[in-house]
Amino acid sequence: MRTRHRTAKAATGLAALLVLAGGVVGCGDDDDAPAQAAQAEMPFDVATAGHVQGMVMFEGTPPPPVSLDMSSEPECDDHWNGQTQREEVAVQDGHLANVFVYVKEGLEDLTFPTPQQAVVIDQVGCAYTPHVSGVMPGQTLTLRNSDPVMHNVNASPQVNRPFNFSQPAQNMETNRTFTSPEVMIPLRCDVHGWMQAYVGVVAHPYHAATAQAGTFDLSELPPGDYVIEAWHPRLGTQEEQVTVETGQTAEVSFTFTEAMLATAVVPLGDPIDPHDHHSHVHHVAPTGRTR
Ligand SMILES: [Cu+2]
Repeated sequence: MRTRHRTAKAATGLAALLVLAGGVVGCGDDDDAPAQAAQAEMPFDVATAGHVQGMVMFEGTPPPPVSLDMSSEPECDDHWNGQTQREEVAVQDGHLANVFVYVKEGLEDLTFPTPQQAVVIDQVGCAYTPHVSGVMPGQTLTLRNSDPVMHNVNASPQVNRPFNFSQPAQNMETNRTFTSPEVMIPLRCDVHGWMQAYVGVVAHPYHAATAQAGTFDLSELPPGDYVIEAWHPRLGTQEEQVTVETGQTAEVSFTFTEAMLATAVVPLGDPIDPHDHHSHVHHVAPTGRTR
């Protein structure tokens, strides 16, 4: 069974370019001043940084897309022109999207500044965008409702404090923060049982969700030895070790397999039944709507 492989290669030219680009941030107009301040607070000399890039792959046949019944919300149904099938294991040419990748071990001794910029999860067409994201403790998480329908956002962490609020009107925004690291926290909508999202809270900025092409980028790390974890809502977790050297880019790859669908243990707050995609209500919504 091929579950681990790792390559590390020098990409000095690219790294030099990235460091140069990083150095340019903060110069110029006033909008960049906060970035400069945040940079100044970094607990290591960024001139010594290295980088981790990589890819998450999927081997085997992914489960078939799930059809969502949005007929109860015509505006959302219209948004997708009736194309309401969703891939819960999103594979394109063997590349796996919506995997949360982060530094799990190796940064315990450093304290990183909290980003000023909020992470935004939008509700569009009765779906969360993005599906998987990450924040730091204390960083603002903004939940936006871009739909002309009522949503509620129900977060059920195990470590952090849960929250559950409704957003009855279009263009509403609600801010929340988490206090402690936790991978991962599930979000769901009690009005629309198919709406699920996942947020990771990590004590540093080195986290990312894989793109459609399965790629991720953890740039400007202090040199050192790290454990990188990849988390997927159906396929569980995997770890890889990597050494980051100044000015170099280490490549890390993860491979999840079809067999893991049956055996995966998925670290999560209040468990969500991954086989439950129907539009019924999991819990009584704050409005008492119990269709
Ligand atoms: Cu909803």
